[in-house]
Amino acid sequence: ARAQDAKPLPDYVAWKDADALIVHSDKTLETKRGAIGTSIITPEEKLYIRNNVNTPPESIVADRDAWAVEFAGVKEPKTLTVAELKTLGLATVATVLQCSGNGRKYFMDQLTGDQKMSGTPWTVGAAGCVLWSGVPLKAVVDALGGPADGVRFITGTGGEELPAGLDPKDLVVERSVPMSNLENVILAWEMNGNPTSLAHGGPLRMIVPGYSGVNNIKYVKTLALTEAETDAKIQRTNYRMHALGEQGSPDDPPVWEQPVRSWITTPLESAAAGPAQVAGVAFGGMNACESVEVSVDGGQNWQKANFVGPDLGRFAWRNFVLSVELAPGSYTLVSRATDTEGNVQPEESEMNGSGYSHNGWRGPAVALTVS
Ligand code: MSS
Repeated sequence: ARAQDAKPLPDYVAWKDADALIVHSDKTLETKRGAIGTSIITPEEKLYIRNNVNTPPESIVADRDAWAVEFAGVKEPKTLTVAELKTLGLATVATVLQCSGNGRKYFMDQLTGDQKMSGTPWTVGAAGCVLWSGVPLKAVVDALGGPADGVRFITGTGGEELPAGLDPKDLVVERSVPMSNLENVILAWEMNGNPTSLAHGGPLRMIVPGYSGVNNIKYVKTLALTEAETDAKIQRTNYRMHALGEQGSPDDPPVWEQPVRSWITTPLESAAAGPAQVAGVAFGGMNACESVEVSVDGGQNWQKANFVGPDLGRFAWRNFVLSVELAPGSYTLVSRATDTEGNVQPEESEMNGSGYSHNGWRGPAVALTVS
C-alpha cells in the first residue's frame, strides 16, 4: 500500500508502477529497494527517472522513424532519420543505467547522519539493468566516411526545447565521452523490447555502456565527434568529481566510468528464523563483475555468493544469492563485489562535493530483524 503522504506520479510517467517508485520530485523518481525481482532486466514501469530539464512533448514520438539526428565531426557530415539509421546496423546491449548520484544519501555526517551535500537523496534505486537495441555508432561513422581528423570525444546533445532568454549553455543536456567508446556506443530506438519511451529517451537515445547515467543522452538530436569536451555547464562544472564545499571545474575528473558496486535487495527489515536467501545485484561498470561476497554480521565475516541467471555481458548487472540459516536476532547484511580487473568495493566511498559515484559497501547495509 502507498504511504498516505506519498507524492503522485507526474503526468508524463503516469503509466509507471506507483507502488514501485519513490517520487522525490517530478524530475527524480527512485525505484523502491526490493521492488524489482531477480530476473536481471528492470521492467520499464519500475525503472527510475532522472531529468535535468523538462521532457520534450509527446509529439516527438508520434512518428519515431522521422526523428532526425545531425551527425558532425565525420568526413561527410549529414542529417539522418531513425528510419535511415535502422538500415545501417543493429546491435543489442544490456547495460546498467545508473544515476551518478545513486547512493548520495550514504555520503553522510557520521555524527548527525545527515547527507553532506545537496542533491536528491538517492539510496540504491536510481539504477536499473536495461536492454537496448539500436545502431552501433561505429557503423554510422563508417557510413559517413569515418571520423574527422583530430577528434577526441563523442558529444551528444539532448533534444529538449530550452526556455528562451536564458543561456543555452547553462541548460542544454550535452555530454562528451572519450572516443575510446566508439566501439561501444549505440543509438537506441528500443528498450526492453519496446520502442524507447519518451520518458527514457525516445525516439533515439545515445547509450554509453559502462558509463554513468548522465552520459546516456535522451532524445539525442546532434551527435558530434569533437576535438574538445563540450563547454555546456553540465560537462564543464557539473557532474565532475570535485572537493566538498567547492564548485566543479574543468580540471576535476568528469563522471564517466561507473565503479564496481553491489547491494542487497532481499530480505529487507525482517525475516522469519530458518533458511533465507540473501539476494542482490552487482556490476563492474566497464568490467564484468567477477564475484560477490556477503556478510550477515556487518562485514566481519564474508561468504562467497552465487550468481543467479544468465550472464548478459560485461555492462549488465548480475543477480547474486547466498543461502543462509538465520536464528532469531539482529543482523547487518552487506555485500561487496569485485570486478574482473580486481577492483573491490571499498568500505566507504571517497567523499566528493556532489555525492557522485558512491560505491562503499557499508552505506547500503540492511538492518535485519529475525524472529
Ligand atoms: N538526457 C537528456 N536529454 N536530458 C536529461 O535530463 N538526464 C541524464 C540522462 N540523460 C538527461 C539525459 C541523467 S542525469 C540520468 S541519471 C539519466 O538520463 C536518467 O535516465 P532515465 O531513463 O532513468 O530517466 Mo544522473 O547521472
